Amino acid sequence: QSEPVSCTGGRADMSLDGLRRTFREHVFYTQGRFPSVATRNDLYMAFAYTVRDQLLHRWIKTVEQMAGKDLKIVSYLSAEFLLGPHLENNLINLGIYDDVLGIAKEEGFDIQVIFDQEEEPGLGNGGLGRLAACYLDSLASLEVPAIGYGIRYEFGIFDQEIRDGWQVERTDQWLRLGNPWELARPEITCRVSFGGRTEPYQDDRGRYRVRWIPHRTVKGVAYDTPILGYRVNTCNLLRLWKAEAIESFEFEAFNVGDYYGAVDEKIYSENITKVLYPNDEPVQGKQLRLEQQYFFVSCSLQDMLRIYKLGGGKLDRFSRHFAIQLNDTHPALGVAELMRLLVDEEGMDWEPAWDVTCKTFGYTNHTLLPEALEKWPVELFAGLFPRHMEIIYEINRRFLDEVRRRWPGDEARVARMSLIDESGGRFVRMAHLACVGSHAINGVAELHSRLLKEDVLRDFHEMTPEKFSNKTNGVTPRRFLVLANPGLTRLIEGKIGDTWIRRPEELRKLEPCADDPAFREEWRRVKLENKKNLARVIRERTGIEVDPASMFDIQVKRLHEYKRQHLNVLHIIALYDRIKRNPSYDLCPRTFIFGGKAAPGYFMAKLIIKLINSVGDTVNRDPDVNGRLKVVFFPDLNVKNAKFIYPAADLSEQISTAGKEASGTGNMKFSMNGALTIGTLDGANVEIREEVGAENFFLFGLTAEEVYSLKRDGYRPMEYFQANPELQRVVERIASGYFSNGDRELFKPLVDALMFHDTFMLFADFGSYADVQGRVDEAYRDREHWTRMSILNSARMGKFSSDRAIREYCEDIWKVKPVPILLE
Ligand code: B1H
Repeated sequence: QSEPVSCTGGRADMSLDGLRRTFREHVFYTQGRFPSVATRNDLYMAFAYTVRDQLLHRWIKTVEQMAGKDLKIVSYLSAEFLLGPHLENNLINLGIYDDVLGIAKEEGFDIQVIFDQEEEPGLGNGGLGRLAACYLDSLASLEVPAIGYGIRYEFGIFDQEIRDGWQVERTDQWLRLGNPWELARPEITCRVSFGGRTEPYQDDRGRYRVRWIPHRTVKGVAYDTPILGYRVNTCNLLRLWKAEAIESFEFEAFNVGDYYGAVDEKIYSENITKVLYPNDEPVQGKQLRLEQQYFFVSCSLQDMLRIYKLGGGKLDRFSRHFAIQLNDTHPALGVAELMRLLVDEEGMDWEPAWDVTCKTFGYTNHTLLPEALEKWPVELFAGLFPRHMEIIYEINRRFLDEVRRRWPGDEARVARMSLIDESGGRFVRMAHLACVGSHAINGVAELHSRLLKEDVLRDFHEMTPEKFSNKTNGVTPRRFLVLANPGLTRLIEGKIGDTWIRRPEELRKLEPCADDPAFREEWRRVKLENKKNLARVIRERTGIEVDPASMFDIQVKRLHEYKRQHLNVLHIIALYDRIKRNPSYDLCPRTFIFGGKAAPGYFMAKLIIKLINSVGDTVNRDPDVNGRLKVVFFPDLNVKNAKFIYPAADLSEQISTAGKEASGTGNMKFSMNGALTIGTLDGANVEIREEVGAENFFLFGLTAEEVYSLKRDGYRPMEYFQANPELQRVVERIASGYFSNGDRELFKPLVDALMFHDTFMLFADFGSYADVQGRVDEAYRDREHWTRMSILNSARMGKFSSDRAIREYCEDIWKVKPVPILLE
């Protein structure tokens, strides 16, 4: 073992002088500028490199101190990591935020402008990708050795613009000005193959083996981003793979004079990691998507085996050193790929290889929506992965034998559980592959985990109940409270110190402050400042003036019919209708703020955006409204913009049809920042309500059980429609073209869906929603009481820290322990 690397001085120097010197050096030697001509981007880059030096110092210490130790590493496989901007977060985790603010001031520029320069890596769609990012933060903060593995999409989630009320997509160019947070590792590469055929042969020991003769092969190149924990030295690794053409291919083609062929191949290969699918639910049957999944899973598994072999470990002990978590089914092909690597490439026998595989993988399910369960046509699958298809058939054969042993004669069960869906066409069921190949299966909230066991994965639960558990989601309080809401953080610190940032259960110490009028006053002052800040951003981005004294009622999340943004709109129209019928209607002034992206091909979701903007145009301009109602669509919701939004909310809308939202995590971000929730008993809302107390939560709507039985008995929207005159007037306003300059066609698809075939049961919940909104209106008038409830919401949200969630994964599923890292 070599001497530990010592680099205390120089760029590792974290003193104020050291940071200042390093910053100046980066302006000069990295950006190649002298200060008076440095652009905003030069300054941002120089700050980023200054911070990165600190990260790399810790990263090297982390790797150094882990090497040679008999430890276990968590490997989090996810097709998405929605990290958000790095700079501010790293400053907070390093504890040098104020120092850097000071340096910026001395050097004479506005640090906010520098922060603003950072393009966020939008490598995810929504909650699932953001959860992966929160989990990386918590793993590092808890000093757990971990690697995140994913895809380095050249184009992340699109940028959203709103034109004439419609969503317009623009390509995201996050890499345009360079990415100071990653290190390209051109020498860390893997080969990944596709297509072709398989061939049996006998090895030198006379054993029957199979080899895969693929049709084409690409190269994966590693790009590493350091992930530093909060106030610890652990700096973990996020390794994202970029696809490139393998050189030999280019060379061969070039030799036979096919220059264009070589370039074509290059373009074809690089396509694999070109763009993130912007769907927030699986895209079925798209070959490129399946190629993406296999590409990153294969690179990652090869990489883990390479790292493992460096330590000289024997393959049958692999699962003692790596715990691999599947973030949904997108990486589920990993089960078959690890089997292929162990059996075909490493020469292991099937049984020990299968034992290693099952002990290594854990699977997290993120959705109950049956249409969202990933499945791939066998033809497509077998064409791309002939060897994996064989392996899956063999896994299935052995698995179904077991099912038949347990339930003799129950062929219906066999058909339901098979890895191959043959109920009409033939498909590979990715969730079944993940379940069979994992030792642990979990849902992401209590309700969701229960429904998984009772419904979607019922047969699997019956067969192996010991595999199942719940791991309620969490979010990192560093980004979503400390970074997003410095005002509230300071106020809380003034009362209870700052230990809650690592142990958010301690926020409970704030509870008594809810009874302190002076504290409540301060609490309101901070909220008002945050609302003014959001009002400014709204003015800059939409031109709409909103009143920070009004109630900020906010719904930000992906646009989806099950999330029911349109239920919120129906209520807004009801309020508007009351004002129109009675101009002196007593309404507590409210600003309704929406934000979120719609999948580019999801017509209804895009129409809902148009409806929100159309209603806004009418309502915001109507003199009768007289400041009582404002409707805003905040464009381009992403992690960077979200920081203005969560801290400014009075009311958080979590109004999905019960049983449809697996967990939700926005609900947690709002409540942590002192927003009250109006919500259904869905996903994590159930537990949030338990924690904050029913009296501090506005509950409405059908339960999941009621939704199911209503569906079973036949949901007839017309019955609710006919029973509710206000609902009739609301729908009539939309249908009559009131919000669309008389155009009765524009919103017809939406109206027809609600009236005749609405799986999301808006009309069934409308009455209860509108009633509870009335109670919200009343409650908001009693500012003291509202503030009490707000404080209690923040104080009781400790459970929803991603640290708690990660501790549970570590103890129950991964069996991993912290490894503290020393700097010296
Ligand atoms: C969630 C997804 C998802 N569930 C497929 N499923 C995707 C599925 O691009 N794809 O193919 C992308 C995303 N995302 C969300 O996960 C749930 O809807 C939320 O309720 C949950 O909070 C979140 C994190 O667990």
